[in-house]
Amino acid sequence: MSKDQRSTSTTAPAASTSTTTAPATQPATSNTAMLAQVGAAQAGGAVDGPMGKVFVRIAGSASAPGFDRSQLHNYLDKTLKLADGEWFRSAKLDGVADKLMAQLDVDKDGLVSWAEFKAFEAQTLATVAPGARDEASARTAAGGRFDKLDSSRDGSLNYDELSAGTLAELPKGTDHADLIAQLAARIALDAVDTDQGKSPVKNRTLSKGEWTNAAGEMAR
Ligand SMILES: [Ca+2]
Ligand SMILES: [Ca+2]
Repeated sequence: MSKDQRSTSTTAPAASTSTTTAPATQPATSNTAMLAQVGAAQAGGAVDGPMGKVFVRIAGSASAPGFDRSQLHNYLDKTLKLADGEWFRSAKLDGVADKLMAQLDVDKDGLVSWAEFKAFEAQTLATVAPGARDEASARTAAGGRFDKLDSSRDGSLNYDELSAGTLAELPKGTDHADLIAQLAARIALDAVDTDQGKSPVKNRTLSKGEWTNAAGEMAR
């Protein structure tokens, strides 16, 4: 087991003076202690790159200790317009918000901190630039991925191409696969696009430059 091989960060983590896993017997951490923890986690890495942009959009600022379920729900609803015009939209939004909180809020304090969101960034990078080890290889891998996803061969990725690409890679029989593919495509468009912020997320497109830059920034 070589945990360090998974690290994509170039900044060395602080010396491991503390354990990250709290014993199960420990009572709920006090707010002050939690805030101190969150502060320490954020001090460890700047809120930057495409996922940092998304974090700021959801949490309201880069210095926020994190975002809660209601902020996440608001982002899915108002910014991403997830499941726009679909039947049972409000149940879908609630379901996705709950699932994402359960997945992202690792320490279960009700907030997704930047440190926790970074784990999501690492997963995203693994999808966008499989096997990337540093900024340069992330750019190369992301370029290859871009060419695969760009089924119309027009040099840009649109919503349909991004969602179809995700859908094709989900294990057969995945629950709510359409919704997951839609979520992935909408987040990608919001995170990676740099020049169409005024357009609805679904209408934006990603150039190869935007795509490879984003992968490079995430791998930094
Ligand atoms: Ca948390
Ligand atoms: Ca295309």
